[in-house]
Amino acid sequence: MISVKVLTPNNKERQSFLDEGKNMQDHPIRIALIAPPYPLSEFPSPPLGICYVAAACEKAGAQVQLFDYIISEYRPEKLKQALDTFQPHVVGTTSVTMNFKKAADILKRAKTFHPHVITMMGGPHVSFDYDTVLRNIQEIDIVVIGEAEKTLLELIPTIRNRTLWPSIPGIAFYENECVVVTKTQSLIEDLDDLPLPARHLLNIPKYHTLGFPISIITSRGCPNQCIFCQGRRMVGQKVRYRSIENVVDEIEMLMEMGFEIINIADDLFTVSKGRVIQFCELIKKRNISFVWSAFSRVNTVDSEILDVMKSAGCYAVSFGIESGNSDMLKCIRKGITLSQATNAIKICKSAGIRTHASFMVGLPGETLQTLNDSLSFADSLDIEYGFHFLAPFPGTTLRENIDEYDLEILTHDWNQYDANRAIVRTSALSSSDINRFVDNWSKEQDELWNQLLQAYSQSSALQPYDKALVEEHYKRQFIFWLLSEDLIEKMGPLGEQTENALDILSERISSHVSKKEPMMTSSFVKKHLTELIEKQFIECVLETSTHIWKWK
Ligand code: B12
Ligand code: SF4
Repeated sequence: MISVKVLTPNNKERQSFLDEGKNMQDHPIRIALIAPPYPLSEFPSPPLGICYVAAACEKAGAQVQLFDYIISEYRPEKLKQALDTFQPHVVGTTSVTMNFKKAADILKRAKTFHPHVITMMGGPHVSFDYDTVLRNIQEIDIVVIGEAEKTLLELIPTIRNRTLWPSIPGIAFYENECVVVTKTQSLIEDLDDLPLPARHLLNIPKYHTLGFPISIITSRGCPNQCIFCQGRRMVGQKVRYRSIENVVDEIEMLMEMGFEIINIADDLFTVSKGRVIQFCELIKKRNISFVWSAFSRVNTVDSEILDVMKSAGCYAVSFGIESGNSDMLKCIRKGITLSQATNAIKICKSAGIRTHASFMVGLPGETLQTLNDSLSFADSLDIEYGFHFLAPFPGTTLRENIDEYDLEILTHDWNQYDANRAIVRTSALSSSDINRFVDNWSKEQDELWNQLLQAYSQSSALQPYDKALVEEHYKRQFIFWLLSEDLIEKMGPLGEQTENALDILSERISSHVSKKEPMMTSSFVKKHLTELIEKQFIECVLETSTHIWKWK
């Protein structure tokens, strides 16, 4: 059965959407964009993709609001209230595979509350799984495939006229029991044409309380071919660069917003040595003082580039090494050798840059021997490293050609694609074998960590560094609960005028959080709330003779 149509626009259709665009100036379309929740373990920081989407929608003339459920609680009734107030014409959300279901549920709710809104989803998961998604979830009207900015400039002005959808490249939708896919959208050539991510729509102070680095991207694209990687399919093989000036302008803007640590999230920041050096030189020339980290590849660094990076504030580099077995590296088409990895780590150390390496477990053909090769290689590097479970995402070469590999995918439940447990097996290893390997590896570290937590809870003497680590851990968890459960919003209204506003709030919050973490006593909570007050993140205001705690 042929069920996927590919359509291309004709001139009449194109003219018609340009005319519709003119109307937008008088009656802007309202678009609610939603950042779905994700856990503390994934380092919640200001979301980049959805802010690029918001900026493109604004550029297309829309009025945009961002409902950010990363740093506030998602509840259906809260969504309803926000939709009732804003009355959007369009509701859009993003997702990776592991939070696709959550994101889809949010769109389903939005459609139930406001049946006339047009719903759309974009991001890495649906860009490859749109066929199944549209077939099974009728509440999703449009999937935007891949890089969205160019598509949105054409889609938004015409989105309310369904007959024009076939003329917009880069989307998919369901019609007459068919999934319709329009012409492929071309990649954006000049990234400097893009408006900067619309971070003004976020509650930035709330992100400051969590304190994670903020991400930027300076290029899109990766020329490599790793078979497990979906990112490369999103951004294309040809690397497209923003101009260095444009990037450094954005960094200065972020510093004005109070960020001091930046994560350069390019798929492969060090792909062009000359450009990295120019970037570092401009930072020094403009005398900007901030620290930053980047993702890199072991065969794209040398002492010169690392020294320059260090001198411009780079404090850490993260390498995906993936395996300590040479045959495995070939099988996954990583395109690096173990000696390149050893050398890269050595020169990072001499440059004084903190180095992190990531290894994968559950690769095709994995055996106990290859896992042990990875472990002994990782240990030999004498740096921080971690093991990540392979999750065969839609759109990866691995998943698309699964029959060619010694690998069985054990579940299609997307909730389990969080890379925290094995969801594959090989002919030599079951998923339990793979889990056991990682559990054994982490046992020693888990035990050490639990000992630290126990010593801290019993007020035993700890080294200052260890003590600071434990305190940071509890603080982050506390702040994340405060944000993601709307605790200030829920417990902030005190009901009557009072002199003990802080004590009352601390008591209330502690009685909630201490059930999950006994260390979070009322004095612990008071200490951290006091810090938030001093940094002017929260305040107590008097409203109609009632004291209310609020985020500023
Ligand atoms: C930076 C990054 C991160 C950062 C995010 C920083 C931040 N604050 O935003 C950190 C380190 C926190 C992170 C975490 C994770 N990441 Co990550 N990450 C990336 C990376 C390298 C770049 C993403 C990015 O910002 N690109 C730039 C922006 C502009 O692109 P974008 O987000 O894709 O958005 C564009 C389109 O997708 C589309 N779009 C997106 N949303 C929407 C919504 C609408 C309505 C529309 C119309 C369009 C649209 O338009 C955008 C503009 O063009 C990608 C690789 C890649 N190249 O995609 C992996 C990638 C997205 N990450 C991935 C994964 C798996 C994760 C984690 C689950 C980690 C893990 N446990 O394995 C977590 C999940 C966090 C989460 N819920 O999002 C996978 C996703 C695969 C999948 N299908 O799930 C990728 C593709 C890497 C890979 N393995 O191939 N990640
Ligand atoms: S894993 Fe890294 S190097 Fe490999 S294709 Fe993906 S982005 Fe490129």
